[in-house]
Parts: sequence; C-alpha cells; structure tokens
Amino acid sequence: MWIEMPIGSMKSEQTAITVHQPAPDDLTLERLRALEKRVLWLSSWIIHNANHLRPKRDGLKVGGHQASSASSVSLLTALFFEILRLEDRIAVKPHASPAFHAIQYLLGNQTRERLEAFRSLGGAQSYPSRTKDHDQVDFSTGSEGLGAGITIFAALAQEYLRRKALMPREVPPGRMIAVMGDAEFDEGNVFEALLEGWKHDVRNVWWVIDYNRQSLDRILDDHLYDRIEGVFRTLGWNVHILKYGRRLQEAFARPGGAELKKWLDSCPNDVYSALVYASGASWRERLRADIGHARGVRALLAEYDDEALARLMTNLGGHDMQCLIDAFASVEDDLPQCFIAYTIKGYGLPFAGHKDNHSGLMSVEQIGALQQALGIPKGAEWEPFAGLGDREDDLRRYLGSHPLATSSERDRQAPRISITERIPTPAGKKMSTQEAFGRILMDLSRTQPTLAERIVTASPDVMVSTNLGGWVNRKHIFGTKPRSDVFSDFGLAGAQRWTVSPEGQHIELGIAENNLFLLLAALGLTAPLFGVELFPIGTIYDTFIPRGLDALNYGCYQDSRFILVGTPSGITLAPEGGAHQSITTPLIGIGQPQLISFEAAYADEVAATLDWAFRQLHDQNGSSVYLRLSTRPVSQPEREMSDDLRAAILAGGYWLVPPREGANLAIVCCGAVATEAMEAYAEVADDAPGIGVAVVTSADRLYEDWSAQDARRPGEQRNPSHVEKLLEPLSPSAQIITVIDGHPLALSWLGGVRGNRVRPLGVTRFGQSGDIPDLYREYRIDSEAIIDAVARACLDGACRRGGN
Ligand SMILES: Cc1ncc(C[n+]2csc(CCOP(=O)(O)OP(=O)(O)O)c2C)c(N)n1
Ligand SMILES: [Mg+2]
Repeated sequence: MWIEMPIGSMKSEQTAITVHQPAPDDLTLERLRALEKRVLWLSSWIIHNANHLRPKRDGLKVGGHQASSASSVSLLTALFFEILRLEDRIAVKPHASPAFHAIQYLLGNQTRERLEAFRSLGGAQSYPSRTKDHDQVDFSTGSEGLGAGITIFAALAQEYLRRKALMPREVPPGRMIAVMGDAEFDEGNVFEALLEGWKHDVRNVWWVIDYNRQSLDRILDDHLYDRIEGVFRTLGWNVHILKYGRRLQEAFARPGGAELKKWLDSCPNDVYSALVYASGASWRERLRADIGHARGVRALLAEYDDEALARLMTNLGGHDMQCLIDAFASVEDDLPQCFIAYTIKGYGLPFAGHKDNHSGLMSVEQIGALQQALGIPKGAEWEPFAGLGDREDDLRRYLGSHPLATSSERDRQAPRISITERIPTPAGKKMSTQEAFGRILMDLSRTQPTLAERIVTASPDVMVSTNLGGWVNRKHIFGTKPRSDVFSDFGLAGAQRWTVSPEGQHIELGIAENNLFLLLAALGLTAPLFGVELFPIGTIYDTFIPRGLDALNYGCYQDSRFILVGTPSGITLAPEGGAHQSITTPLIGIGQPQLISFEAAYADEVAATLDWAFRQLHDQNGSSVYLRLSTRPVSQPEREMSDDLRAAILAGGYWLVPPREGANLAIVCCGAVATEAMEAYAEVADDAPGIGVAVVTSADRLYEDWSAQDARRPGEQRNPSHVEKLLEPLSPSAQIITVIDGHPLALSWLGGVRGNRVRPLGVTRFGQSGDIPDLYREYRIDSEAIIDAVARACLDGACRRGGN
C-alpha cells in the first residue's frame, strides 16, 4: 500500500481544462495537500473507531464508507479549504459524510466527541444532516440523486429572491454546489432536475462528479462520461473533464506516451479497477502484454519501479490538487458548471479500486499501516494536525482565519413576516374545498398584502386544474426574461393569462413531481439559506404525491417549510377515473414526520387550516403542512368561526352533531363525505337517538396528540388528548362508524383510543370512472353504507334502549 500525495512545486504543466486564473501558489498547494492527508486519515479513523474500538451492544456492524470517502477527499479538500465562499452552499454526497465531518473538525466546527460518536446517538450522522448534525450542513443528503437535484432548485430560489431585490444586491450570488457520486446518474430525478434547470435558465450551480466508475454493487458501464458529458453540453452547461493528473500528462508527452494514453483511454472500467487493486507488478505485465510492442513503451515503463508505475497509472485529475484548484478557479461566469473528476474509490487505501469496496472496512492491521505511513504517533489519532511536523503552526493559522471556520452560525436569521389578521372564510352557500382554497389565495393579496408578497406558488403543470389560476392571473409567472401573454396581445379570449416576469410569484414546472418537491424543499429553506422568509405553496393532483414521495420526505427531513395542497383527491373526483383517484394519501399525511396534514370538509375549515399553516411555517418548532382537498361542491354549514370551533378544527376534529351523554353510537367522517354522514344521520337519528356526528379535520393531529400522551414516560404529567376529550361523551361500549374517501385505516385507529368497536368505511380498491352517487355506492362510502353500518351496530346492541 502507498499513500499518493506528493508535496512539491508544480508549475506550468498542461491540464485537461482551460485555466483562466493564476495557478494557486505553492504554499497553498502544500497546505491543501497536507490537509488532504488529514482528511483521509480522520475520515478513515472516524469509521474505524466506530466499528472496532467502541463497545457494541447490539451485534450490528456500525458501518461507514471508507472507500467512498477516500474517493472524495481531494475534491472536498479543494472545495472546502480553498474554493467555497461564505455565500456558497454545498450538498456533499452521502457516503462522504466522514470526510465532510473530518473537514468540519479541522475547521473547528465539529467536536472530537461527536466524531468519536459517529453513527451513535448524538454523534456525527452517517449521512450529512441539516437537522441532526451540529456542524455546517447546508443540504442533507442520503437518498441518491436528491442532493444534486436540490442544488438546481436552490439556485432557482436564490434567483427568485435576487430578482425581487429581497437579497442584498451587493453580495454576490452564492454557488449551489453538489459533490455527487457517478451512480447518482442512474436516478431519473437527476435528469428531470437538469431539464427543469435548463427551462429556467438556472445559473450558479456546480455539479462536481466523483467519477470513480463504481456504484454500490458494481463497476459502472464503460464510457458513461461520454453520455453524461453530452447531456450537460446539450443543456448549456460548461463541462470540465478532469481526467488525467499532471504526472500522467507529462508521461503522455514522452516517447511511448501517446500509446499509453490510447491504452488508458480505451481501458474498460473493470480492467482498470482490477489493476488499481492488484497494483504491484500487474500494471507492468498488462501494459507490456497490450502495448509493449509499440515504440517507446518499454523504455517508458522501465523508468518506473512497480510502485512508481502504479502511482503514475492512478494519477487521475480528481486526485490532483493543482488540477482541481485550476479547474474550479477557472470558472469566470455564472453558467452552470459540471466537473467530471476522475477518481478511484478507496484512493490511498488498501482496497482502492476493488469492486466490493463500498462497504469495506480496513482491518486493524491495515489502519495501523496507514497510520504509520502518515507518520501519526500512537495515541495522537484524533489530533487535528498529527504527523504534519513543523507545518502544524502554519496550518493552525491558516485555518484559524478561514472564513468557514470563523462563522460559527452558518444558517441565516431571517426577519419574520408578521401575520396578524385571520384569514376570513370565503362567502358562498355551496363550494368545494378546492374552490375555497383558490379564492382565499386570490383574496390574500388584498386582505394580507405583506404575507401575500412572500407567498410563492409552484405546480407541476397542474396550476389551472388545482385552482391556482386566479392567483396566477393576479400575481403572474416568475421568469427571468419578461414575456407578455401572446393570446391576450392578439386580443384572443382565455381564462388564463400567461404573463411572465421577474416579479411573478408562481413557478410553473413541467410534469415532474420530484421537481415540485425538490423546489418546495429549496423554497422552504430560503430563511436559513438566504436569510429571507418565503411561504411556498405547491399544488399537485393528490394521487401523484407518491410519485415524488422520496423528495417530499427529503424536504421534510431537512425541516424545510412549505404548504402542500393535494387536489383533487379520492374517488370524489369521480369521472376522472381510477388512475387519478388517490387512496393512500391520508395515510401518508399521518405517517410523514414534519408534515402535518388536514382534510377539510367545509370552506371555513380550509380558511382556518390555511391560516394556521402560514403561522406554522414560520414557527421555529413548526413544520410543513399538507392540505387534502376536493372538487366536490358541498353545501356549507351556516356558522360563525368561534374560538372554540377554530381550536377544535386545528386540534383535529369537532362534533357537527354532538352526541347525547353516554351515547352508544357515533358517525365520524372526514372531508368530502361529510354530506353522506349528515344524510345518514338524518335517516337514523330517530332509531338511534343520541347518535353524534363528528368531523375529523386532521387524523394526523389527533393521532399525534393522542399517541404522545400515551407514550409519555412514568411521572410525566398526563393531559388528556383532544381525541380522548372528543370521544368522552360516548359510552365505553359505544360503536363508531368511520367514513373517509381514502384508506379507512386513517380513521379506524380511533377504536384504540377508548376501546370502542369501529366499523370503518373507506376505499381499499382502485377506483374507476363514474359519478359520485355510483362510485360512493360501489365503494361503500355513501349514506346507505353508513346506514347499513348503523344497522349492524344496532344488531350488535348499540341501539339498545337506555343507551341512546
Ligand atoms: C435512492 C437510493 N437508493 C439506494 C441507495 C443505496 N446506495 C447507497 S450508495 C449507492 C451507490 C453509490 O454509488 P455512487 O453514487 O457512485 O457513490 P460512490 O461510488 O462515490 O460511493 C447506493 C445504490 C441510496 N443511498 N439511495
Ligand atoms: Mg461511484
């Protein structure tokens, strides 16, 4: 094993990229190379310590990715210590987390304790996490492809703020940088994001591809980069290919060098990887066999001993510090930039290049050998600058004044927009919840201009059908290049005006739901990332939420704040058919952390929940909010929004018809089927006197509150949850009929609260085209089905005299 990190003067060698700026001085390069060694060591040691030195209690392998980290060490060293500016933001590929934490440690932003506790509770996280880590994570990563994708939308969000002068103009725009694995290109969301970025002429994005030609299981297809490069160039990105380091380029210029380059250029990925791993005499044998006959090759090979030859053949651009710095420093414009940096997975470690190295861990002997090679004394493993001799003082000074080291709080503090007025209920006797949402939004610019100015809406090509049309007519579409609506210029009538301007407040996306969620994730982080609070609202057909679910989860995981409106939903959108009718989304609403879901039955509930949602977004302990809406026009109850009603709606439910004390029967409904619940009530009220009808506005809020009370620790005070109080009037043996246009599990858990028997009605099979009466009958959520359930409950004794 050898450590490939020579220190010395490198001047004017040709590199694979065009250099526009002066090369970094020798001292800077020396420092970076020394730091690179430290990052390689610390990232390896963090993992080694977690797996070999910490006591284990559960028999599980702790894990960590020494090979994947080593692959990115040079890239990250160059970026963090020399290239990143304060305003830049970076997504680090998930499996380089140890290298990232090591860099933060050297910058003084990470503690030794947390490194020692890597992957244990409270320690540095296995994948960089905005919310769980304590060092400076700009974007969480973990799910392949999403860390790269979000940088495009963060750049769009930054542009949105700059164009509206919400960010100071004198500060240069930050570059949104992703250091990503090459296998991330297998994820479709990467290409969806690239295309959307192109449509929006996105600037200030850098993607640095750690091109080690390995994924988790395998060696990647040959010449993948040709394809990748083509994609980027087609979409207007600048592409920098950092293929060979300077030593190899120097060798290429010598007799026999052209042959060597030809061989390397056509070498299959698996052969190259196997040779990297085999090392020793293998390179010489193979090169002699393949090109030994060509002029100059034998003589060229003879100049290197085996170790030097292996070092030469692995001298790739992604591990050549000068090559990297030159490439990064060469960028002079704000066009999107792609760096394809050739690397070796496990570079500098004994399993470099091995196809199975993704989860590989160095043995005790191997880490010992690395320690010795790096000159780190025993006992000094955690010392930031161990093994660097007299360079230590210089490095301490260098890092002490580093801008990323001195800014302990990287997240910005955004001034909060004040929300004072309550959102009023839109007037009307009959209305759908979707219509209520559209009208409220339109009215907001009049009733709450300060709030309305900070609202930004987005939709993946369903702006009109999710009822954002009125809002967009008023607020226009965001785009950097103003465009008028050609149809109205021609004097042609049309409901929708398509006016594009930098002042526009709606971001129209193509039909890629992943992009919607990544955009929402980015817009919902503008407060900490750019110091400006926005209120993002994304609308989507409810049934397509699962299409982007991982990206939605990704946004929630990093505590991004947005409002998601799923509409229309359920089989209630009837003629549209089964392909568009959502079933499981109420369960997603309950199950997704950091996303509180509501499903309103009436317009005033929409107003109350939306009002609460805006406040929730900018509450430090808040969350994102999901509203599941419907297009079904529903007769509205005549009622005032009292404080009690509002509180009950927000807590998750209320009695529309209160039950008699000790009642044996109740109907609990959610959303669009409140009408059926009331119809059934009217039918059975005489036979089941005292029966109540409850409306659940948020099964999520009810469940959360109840389970938190139930899960309290011994000695903690017990405050009855809202649902317990709600169900209190019912007799302990009461039966509850639940009904929802969605999966019945969303409500059937109510039986667990006080031990009541539940008869759940809902949709568990795929829907189909039809009208509401037919479909509700077919799927048993009509009033007949509710009445039948009441009858069965009565047969079971729920209507016995003395109870109801
Ligand atoms: C969405 C998703 N699917 C699967 C995984 C499991 N996984 C972890 S790493 C990896 C491949 C990593 O390859 P690459 O991105 O090239 O990273 P590197 O070679 O630099 O380690 C996979 C499939 C994941 N993290 N995310
Ligand atoms: Mg890879």
